[in-house]
Amino acid sequence: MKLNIFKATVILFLCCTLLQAKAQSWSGPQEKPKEHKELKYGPLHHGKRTDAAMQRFREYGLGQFIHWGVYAIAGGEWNGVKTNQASEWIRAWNGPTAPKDWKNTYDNLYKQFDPKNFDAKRWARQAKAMGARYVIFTTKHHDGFCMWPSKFSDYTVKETPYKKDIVKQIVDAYTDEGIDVYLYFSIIDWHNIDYRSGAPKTDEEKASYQRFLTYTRNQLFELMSNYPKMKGFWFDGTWDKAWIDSYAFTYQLEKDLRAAHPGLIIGSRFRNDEYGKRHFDSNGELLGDYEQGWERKLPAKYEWLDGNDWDCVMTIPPNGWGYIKDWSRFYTKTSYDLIDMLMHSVSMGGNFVLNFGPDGNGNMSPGEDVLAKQIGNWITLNKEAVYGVTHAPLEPCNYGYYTQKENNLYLTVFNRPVNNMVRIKLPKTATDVPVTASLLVNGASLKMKFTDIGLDLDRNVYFDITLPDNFVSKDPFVIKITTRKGKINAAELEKAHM
Ligand code: H79
Repeated sequence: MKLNIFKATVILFLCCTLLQAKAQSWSGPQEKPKEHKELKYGPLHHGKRTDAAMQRFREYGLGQFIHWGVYAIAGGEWNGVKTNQASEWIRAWNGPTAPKDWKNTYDNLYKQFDPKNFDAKRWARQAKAMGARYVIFTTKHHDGFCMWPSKFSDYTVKETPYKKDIVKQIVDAYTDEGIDVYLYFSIIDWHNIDYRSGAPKTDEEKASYQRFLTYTRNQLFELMSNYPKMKGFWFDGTWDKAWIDSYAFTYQLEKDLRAAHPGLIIGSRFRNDEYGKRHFDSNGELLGDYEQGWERKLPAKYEWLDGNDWDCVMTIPPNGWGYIKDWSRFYTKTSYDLIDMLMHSVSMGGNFVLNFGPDGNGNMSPGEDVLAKQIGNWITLNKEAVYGVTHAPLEPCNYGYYTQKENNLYLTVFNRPVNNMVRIKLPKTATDVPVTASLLVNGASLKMKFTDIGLDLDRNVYFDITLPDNFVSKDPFVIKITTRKGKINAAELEKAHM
């Protein structure tokens, strides 16, 4: 008995350690491995891409994610009982709360899929008004249901009462609005009998998984050839052992996908190296074009990103990407939360991608409509600080976030100081010297003066910007600071009238 308790404790400890290791993998800086490994299946390119497609990606700032599939019909509940799963995972519902014969019910839901109000153009207009520059659309989630009439599956939109190709409508409508389209594709596929998560062992299992790999490859080529306007894939569900072990196959597949679609953009989640290292290879190098690990999380420090391109994908509810009927049971992020996350992302050189989960009729949630409007209104006034900006090499400040473009520095203020004086802190060695300050929202110029606060051995200099008492803003606002190239000469600045 004692031994059993001991064993159980050891197992529990090991499990906790493992879980922690997993949970921690995206919450801090990536450790660079000490020794170099020769790799056959490492990254296809080293360093950052400099082509026009990737440059465009870098300047998106804001994206829209859409999770839409047959799970939208359920909306996170069934007969009034809420699922304990994320709404798009509802097929995996089990345990005492799961409805009787649930999988069978779910697997027949597609027979009801008939979104009468679906209008891709309406969604695209809304996304445009919100300020999204790209969209990521779920072509196939883990349940295996295809939102396009795939030749390689019998579980597609073609078999529903709706019949029509949804992916095509999305690609056309969004592209027409000038919004780039990326296709979300999950490798997990609960509908395909050849899909497995564990490594295949017997010859039969191996042959079956080989069929699955061929099917996946076929679908990806089918998507690229059906929708040549698409700009990239956003892969998901790539953590299965069976997929991880297929590194030779996935390496070749990435090569072939890129060759067939010049400029194609693929994140770090697609494949791993021969040691099973995902996102970053065994030498700590990024796999793919941008870091794709910031799912519902944000880096606390710019340094953690190691200069890589990246995106943050975020839900409005705590978790749950597909439609959720009842938002009342949890906190849903406000436009303040989301604008904060947007500016956090762009200030660190990333894109912020906000998820929408439309319902089974093709309508966004009412809450999503409201947020899209609020975000759009804010971005309209402040877009200069959002798009095409880069990280500004300043110490992070408590007022909000810095971004920069050419000779402009932008400070998006979320926390207004009680004395209405915003103090900009620069290293004495800075080469961009502040010249003027103004409010981006109305162009009003602001008083700015160089301040020697007299800290002994200080390595910084300070510029104090005064906000007018009569300037009232219920929203975060942007201070625009123009700069000139040069050295900071404290003695001279002290004398100068600014
Ligand atoms: O589509 C949405 C989710 O349904 C999907 N990704 C977003 C965009 C998603 N599927 N699963 N998950 C998110 C969470 C999965 C977490 C885990 Fe794992 C998979 C825990 C263990 C296996 C990945 C691999 C994280 C840790 C190891």
